[in-house]
Amino acid sequence: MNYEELLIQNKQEHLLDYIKYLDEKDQAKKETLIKQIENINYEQMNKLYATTLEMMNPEKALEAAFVEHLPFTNRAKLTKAEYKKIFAVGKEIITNNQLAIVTMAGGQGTRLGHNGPKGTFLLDVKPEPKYLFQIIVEDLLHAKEEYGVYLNWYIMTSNENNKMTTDFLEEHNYFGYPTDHVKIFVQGDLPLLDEQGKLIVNKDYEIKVASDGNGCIYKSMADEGIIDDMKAKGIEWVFVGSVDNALVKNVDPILIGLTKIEGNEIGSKSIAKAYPQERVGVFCKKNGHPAVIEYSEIPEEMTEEVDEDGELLYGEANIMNHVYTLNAIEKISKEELPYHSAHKKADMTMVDGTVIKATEPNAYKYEAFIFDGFKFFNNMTLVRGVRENEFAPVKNAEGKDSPATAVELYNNYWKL
Ligand code: UD2
Repeated sequence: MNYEELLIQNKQEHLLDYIKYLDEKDQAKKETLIKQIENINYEQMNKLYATTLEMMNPEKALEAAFVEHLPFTNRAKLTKAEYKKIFAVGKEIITNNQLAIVTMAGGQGTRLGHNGPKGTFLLDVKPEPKYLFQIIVEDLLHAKEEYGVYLNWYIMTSNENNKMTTDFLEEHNYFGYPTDHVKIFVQGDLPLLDEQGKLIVNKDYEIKVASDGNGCIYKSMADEGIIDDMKAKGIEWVFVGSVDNALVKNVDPILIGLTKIEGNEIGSKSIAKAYPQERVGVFCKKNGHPAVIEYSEIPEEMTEEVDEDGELLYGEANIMNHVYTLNAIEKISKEELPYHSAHKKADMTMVDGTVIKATEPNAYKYEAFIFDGFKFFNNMTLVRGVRENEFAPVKNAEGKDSPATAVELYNNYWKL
């Protein structure tokens, strides 16, 4: 089917006007646009649009679910003997170089207002400013000192930020990390749709797309040969962390050790939620399977529910410190994860090039969430850590979860 038939069949004929315009103006842009049109998965796109309004009302789906508390182990309450036993199990996996570290770095970082990949953001910490990628490398070099191994480090980028990420890391010589232990892989994109389900053209006359969510990490790891690479290297456990946490502990023998001891294939770390409306996902069991309910989808009354001791009933905050057996990653990569839609502002370009600036949300973005992969397991290990030691998010330009709050947490942790 040629691109005209594709567009007409999928109610996207408005793009024919752009192609006609470009035919007289810019053959290269016309070819790029046609190639994009030919590469879109219209069946998936139409399905996403058809379910958008339902996705925009997740509370309804939640009402039908049976939600209960997910048990966790409070790290601070482990006895010396328990800590020692768990540490030894985790340490063995690390010193045998059976643990891979994956950094999710494909997000857009719009809220931060940084024009580049988040890992390239310079955090003004003491004694000298450090890039977020640099902080991760220092954490891995620290693990080399502790455990005697350079762990294999995998970085997930997006089509939008992959080149900038690779150039930046090469320019900084990967901050001294051995490049034969680093692999970068790219996740997929999904097109945004306007409120009528139409594809949007950006100022470069390209179809507006965005990375398809950190939940697509499993499929990307399978499609990009990362799972095979890990198998070839004898890797059995995989830690997945985020690029935007200045205190991320990528190498944690307690998290890995306890997950193995409890006979689970997946584990994660939580911290106590600071207040009911904190913008974090919360752990729970949904229909008998471990789950995280995202801050953008949890009903307000649920965030305020308390147990008999007055503690938040859903107070275990997700901080994106997930650990898996490699088999678990492979298992999830073969499953379909749900997509979530967000109502976003999207500038639109008219045929003649006029850009209509969005003043309020006018388009839908679709992404999968990494923790939706937990539902394929009956149980998971959850270790509650201490916020000051584990979590210094860099999300917003100022205020909460901003560079300023992350710098303070980082300097305090390292007693700088
Ligand atoms: C994330 C968590 C939320 C809570 C919060 C804490 C998810 C889905 N949500 O919310 O539960 O832990 O962080 O700050 O994890 N990313 C990609 N590819 C994408 C999208 C995101 O790699 O397509 C990465 C991104 O670079 C970052 C991480 O995923 O490292 C989370 O980023 P986000 O902005 O999507 O999630 P956020 O902060 O809204």
